[in-house]
Amino acid sequence: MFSRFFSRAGLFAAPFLALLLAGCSKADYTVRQSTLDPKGPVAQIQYDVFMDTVWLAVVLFALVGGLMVYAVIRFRSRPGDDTAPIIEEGHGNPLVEIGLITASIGALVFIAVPTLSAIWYTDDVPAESVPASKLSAWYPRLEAGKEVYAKPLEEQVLEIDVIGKQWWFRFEYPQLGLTNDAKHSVPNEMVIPRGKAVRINLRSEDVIHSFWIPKIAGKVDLMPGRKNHMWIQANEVGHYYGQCAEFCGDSHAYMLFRCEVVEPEEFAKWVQRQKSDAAPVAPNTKAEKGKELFGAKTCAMCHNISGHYGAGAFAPDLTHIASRKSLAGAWLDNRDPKAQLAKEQSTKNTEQSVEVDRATLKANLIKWIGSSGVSTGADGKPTKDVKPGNRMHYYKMFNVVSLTETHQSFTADELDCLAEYLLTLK
Ligand code: HEC
Ligand SMILES: [Cu+2]
Repeated sequence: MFSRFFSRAGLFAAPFLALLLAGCSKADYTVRQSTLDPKGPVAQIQYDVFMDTVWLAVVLFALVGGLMVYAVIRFRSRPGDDTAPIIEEGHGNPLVEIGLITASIGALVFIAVPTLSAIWYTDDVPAESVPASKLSAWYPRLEAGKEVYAKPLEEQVLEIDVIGKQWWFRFEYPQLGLTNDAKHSVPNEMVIPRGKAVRINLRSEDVIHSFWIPKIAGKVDLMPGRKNHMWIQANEVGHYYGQCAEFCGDSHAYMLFRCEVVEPEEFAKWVQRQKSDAAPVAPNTKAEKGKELFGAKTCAMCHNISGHYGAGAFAPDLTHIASRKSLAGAWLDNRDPKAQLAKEQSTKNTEQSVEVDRATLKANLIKWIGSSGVSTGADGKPTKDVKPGNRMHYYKMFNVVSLTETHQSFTADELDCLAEYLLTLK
C-alpha cells in the first residue's frame, strides 16, 4: 500500500524534479550568475565547501529517512496485533548513545575543517599567489605624479578599491593612478587580468552594499566607515556578471556590475586607455552641440569627463563611457541583445561577449538621460524611471531627508546631441 503510493507520487514528481535540476545545469546560457560554475580559486573553494555540506546532508538524509521507512514497514500494524503481548520498552543503551554523540561530533568536524580553512583562504591573497603577479611587468607605479618602475611593486599584487554608491559601483586602481581624485576612475565595469590574484578593498560612500561575482568570488559587504577586503582571481577570459548582494534602497535590484577578465597584455593596454583624456570633438557637429549641453544642463557638476569637464566627482566618470558594455549600474546592456544571445547559445557560455553596439548604446543613453518619473514623454504620460529613486534624477544631499528632483526636460534634439557627444567618448 505504502510502496504503491510512493511509486505513484514518484512518477508524478519525477518530471518536476528533472525540471528543477535542469536549472542547475552548467551549460545553460541563462545561468549568468551561477555559483555552481566556479571560474576562479575563491569561487571554487566556496563551491567545494557547499558540496561537502550537501553530500553530508544527503548521507544523513538517507540514513535517517532509511531508518524511518524501515521502521514504518517493519513495525506496521498487522492483523492480530491487539492480542499480541506488548513489547517491553528498552531504556538506555550506552553503545547507541555514545555512538550517536561521536557521529554528530564527527559530522560537525567534517564540515568545520573545510569551512574554516576556506574562510581563512578567502580572506586575503595567499602568499604563494603574490610573486606570480609581477605588477611592474605591465605598468609603472605612480609617485608624486611621476611614473616609477620600482622593484617593490613587483612583489605586490594588484589592488582594486571598490566603492559602493546608491546604485552603482566605482572601481579605482590606486597603484596605477586610476582614481576618482586623479579624474580617472572606472564605474560599473571592473577589468582584471586573467590568472592573477587581485586584492579587493571594499568601501562604501553611503549605505551598506555587498560585492558579489557569483562565478569568481563573493560576497563581502561594503560598509560605511569600515574597511573590508577580500581577494579574487579569474582563470578564464570572459565577461562576468556581478551584483550588489545587500539590500541598499530603491534600486538595489538594479545595482549590477560587470567584471571583464582579459589577458595581461590586454589589461596593460586597457590601463593606458583609461588614463587617456577624451579626444576633442569635431567642430560643427551634433556631438559639439552635445558637449555644450553637457555644461549647460549641469551634467558636468556631477560627472567628470577628463579633458573636457573636470568638476564632477559624485557620479560615474564618463571619460570612456562609449567603450563600456553596460550603462547605469550595469543595468542597461550596450550590446546588441540578439547578437549576444546568439553568441551565448552557440558557445553555450555566458562569458562570451560581443562588442558594444553603437545603436543599442545610443538608445540606452537617450532612455537613461531622458527618463525619470517626473518628466513626460511625447504621449503626455510620465516616462518610466529606468532606475527608481536613482541619484541622477533625484538628487539627495547627505543628511537631508527628502529627495530633490533634479530633473530637467530635454527636447528630442537635445537628447540626440547629448547621446552623440557621449558616443565619442571611447
Ligand atoms: C545630481 C548629479 C547628476 C547630474 C546633474 C547628472 N547626473 Fe548622470 N548620473 C548621476 C548618477 C548618480 C549616476 C549613476 C546612477 C545609477 O546608476 O544609479 C549617473 C549616471 C549617468 C550615466 C550612466 C553612467 C555609466 O557609467 O553607466 C550617464 C550616461 C549620465 N549619467 C549622463 C548624464 C547627463 C548627460 C547629464 C546631464 C543632462 C547628467 N548625467 C546629469 C548623477 C548625475
Ligand atoms: Cu544593493
